[in-house]
Amino acid sequence: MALLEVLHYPDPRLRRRAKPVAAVDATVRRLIDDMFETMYAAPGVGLAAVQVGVDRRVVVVDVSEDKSAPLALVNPEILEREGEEEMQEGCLSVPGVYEPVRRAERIRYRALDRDGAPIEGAAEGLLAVCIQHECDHLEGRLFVDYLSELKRQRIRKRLEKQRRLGTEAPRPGRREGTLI
Ligand code: GNR
Ligand code: NI
Repeated sequence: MALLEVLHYPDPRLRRRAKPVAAVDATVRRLIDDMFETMYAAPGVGLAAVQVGVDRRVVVVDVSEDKSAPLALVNPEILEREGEEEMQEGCLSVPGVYEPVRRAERIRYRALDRDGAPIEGAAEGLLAVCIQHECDHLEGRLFVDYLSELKRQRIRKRLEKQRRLGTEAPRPGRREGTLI
């Protein structure tokens, strides 16, 4: 198992459309295992392969509080969307930013599991939001795309500055723009 590096917005690799997985082989299973380890360590409730620089249609999700509901989805498809809700979203590729996004409240999805077996399921609440958020990543879409141009520009500038300064997030006792 290995921790993978998570790309940050506005890295252009986050904008690629991920390619379908032809066969769920040992390489894909290792990627899934490494993605779970990376997601749990972050910590996050979901992660798409695109975020770790792999442009394949693979996502992992676990919205439980005790790592008890791992869900690996290969070539996921959303079959049905129903209702609407607004939820505060964050993204490991857009650190420190939390903004409300409107999405479908309930979905039905189809995918292959870690063994390559077809699965179908229904989801609501945070799980439904998370699966939609991850499927967006596979299309090169980020949750900031649902925000206003002005907000997105501010977020991009802030993250570009953090990258230049080599700081991931402002820490207490360390003001932005200072190098102490
Ligand atoms: O950890 C995450 N939390 C989250 C909260 C609300 C809506 C979506 C998410 S997904 C995010 C992890 C991530 O970036 N997945 O791509
Ligand atoms: Ni994300």
